[in-house]
Amino acid sequence: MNDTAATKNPTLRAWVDAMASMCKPDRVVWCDGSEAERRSLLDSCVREGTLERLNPELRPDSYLHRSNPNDVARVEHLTFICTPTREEAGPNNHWMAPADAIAKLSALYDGAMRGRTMYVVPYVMGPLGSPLSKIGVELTDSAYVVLNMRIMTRMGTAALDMLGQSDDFNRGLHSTLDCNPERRFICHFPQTNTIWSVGSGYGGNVLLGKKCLALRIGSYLGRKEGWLAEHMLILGVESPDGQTTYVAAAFPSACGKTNFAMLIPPKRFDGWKVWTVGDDIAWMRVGDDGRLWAINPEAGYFGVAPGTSLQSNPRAMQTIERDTIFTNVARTDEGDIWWEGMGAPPPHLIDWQGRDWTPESKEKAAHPNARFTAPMANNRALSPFAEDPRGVPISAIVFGGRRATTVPLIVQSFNWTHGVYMGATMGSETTAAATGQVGIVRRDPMAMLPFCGYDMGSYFGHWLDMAARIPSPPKIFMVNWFRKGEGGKWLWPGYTENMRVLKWIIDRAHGRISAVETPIGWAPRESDIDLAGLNIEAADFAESMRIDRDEWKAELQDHAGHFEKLGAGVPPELELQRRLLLARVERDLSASG
Ligand code: OXD
Ligand code: MN
Repeated sequence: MNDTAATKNPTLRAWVDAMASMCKPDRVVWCDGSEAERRSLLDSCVREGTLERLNPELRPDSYLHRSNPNDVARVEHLTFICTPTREEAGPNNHWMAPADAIAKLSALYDGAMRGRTMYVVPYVMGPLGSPLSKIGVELTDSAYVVLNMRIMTRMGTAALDMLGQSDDFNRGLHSTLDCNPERRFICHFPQTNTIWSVGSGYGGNVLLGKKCLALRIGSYLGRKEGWLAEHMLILGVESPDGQTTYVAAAFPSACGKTNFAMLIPPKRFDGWKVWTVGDDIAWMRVGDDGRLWAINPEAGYFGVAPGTSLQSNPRAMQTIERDTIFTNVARTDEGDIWWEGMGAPPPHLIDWQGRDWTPESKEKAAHPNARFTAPMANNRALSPFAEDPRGVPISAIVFGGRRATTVPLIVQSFNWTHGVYMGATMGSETTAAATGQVGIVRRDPMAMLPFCGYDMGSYFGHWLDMAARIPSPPKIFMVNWFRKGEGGKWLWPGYTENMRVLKWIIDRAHGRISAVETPIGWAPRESDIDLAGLNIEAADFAESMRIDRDEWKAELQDHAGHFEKLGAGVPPELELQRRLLLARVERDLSASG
């Protein structure tokens, strides 16, 4: 930890001093990102009991953290966009006037770090030296946050070096306070590139580089500066002849985004490889060659642990074999970790709240939102271009959701505007287990509903405007792995077999294969999707691709209500698209019988 690099930047120094005089920490420590610093933070966290060291033979260099049970997830109702006007934040965000937010939170920050250390955490989102990257500095009183930021970002002296004398950095301030939900606020000030977070110690609320900077502030900066900050994974598909095609994909939560980013192709695709560039966030800008180039701003994975297993995601399981911080998972008697969906439970565990647990226990051993924080360098399928400052050229953008009905397995948009429409209207159905009401579609445009830092209608407008900036735009697709047939059976096997759909997407993106025109987009013929070796009946595949007139009329009607809720900012082009689609559905599809 050193103090010298920062003193060279007077703006940064002045801001740190100002925040320190408000929060009144006992000491201010500038983090350099070194291994020695990491070791010393880990040791002190273990001493204080914030972290528990796992058995180094089973889980080398890995730790367990148990959060306050009242603090286990992002808090959307306490997350605010503080723009000068409410209209700028839009109906999709909670809004607080900037002056009110500053007054309210300053009172909470006043003396909040007494007896504590304020860590100064300089970090880069994106590869070091990339013109697509952004710099942030997070001030935090949590060593757990520092250790997580060290995995999730390029943190320390390298970030200060990249910043130099510039005053262009995100100013993030975080204090855990007493972790009281009554005093918990996550406030974003896009105009001043500032984030203030208080009262939480949980990842999404406090690792300020991730959702707060990379998405909420990032989306605002993206519109201002002409690029896109998206809630998308990025993967590269390498064919046996060595050509790699990059795809970015947005899915709402619980739709298998990390699994898709780490897909291992099935046997039928011998010689094919899928490389992970990112599993959650993509920043995309037009390159000199007119294509859209993407970076993953993150350096690690903050993944949901329950449900992750050698079956569902072997690459993730390899990634977390070591060097990982686990939050709110269960611990085995041998000092390893366990969660629901990993396999058969051992006879005894310590649950996420530190209590004894046996398979007879009524409660879950791991919290359903338990997480792993692991360096992306541990992923054996990490793309060799994940650190490339230029990023990777995106040939296809995929939007998807969890829909038991209506939405076919795969269709391609007619053009960019229609593709934006697909993203703007995407959604997922609630399951009986979650809500007791099946089939309620929650629209989550581009999977950005909780993460768009300004009015969603203007965000759609920005997407439409990007068309004029991208001479060679990616093709846009809509997928649905989750369609069900009679008796509720899945029509498509999903997981590794999604490679078959990915192959069609790539062939279309390169203009190598023709398609049939349907009222809602270009679709493959059955013979265009390689089904060899798959135990799927022709009728089931046909059903997975069926476009039903009544379902689509209802769907398009629902889109109208969705746009209405998003207010006057929704561009008229999207309503026009909706009417065009409706006209074609009514004219071209026969009534279902
Ligand atoms: C995440 C999320 O944690 O989308 O990535 O909630
Ligand atoms: Mn996410």
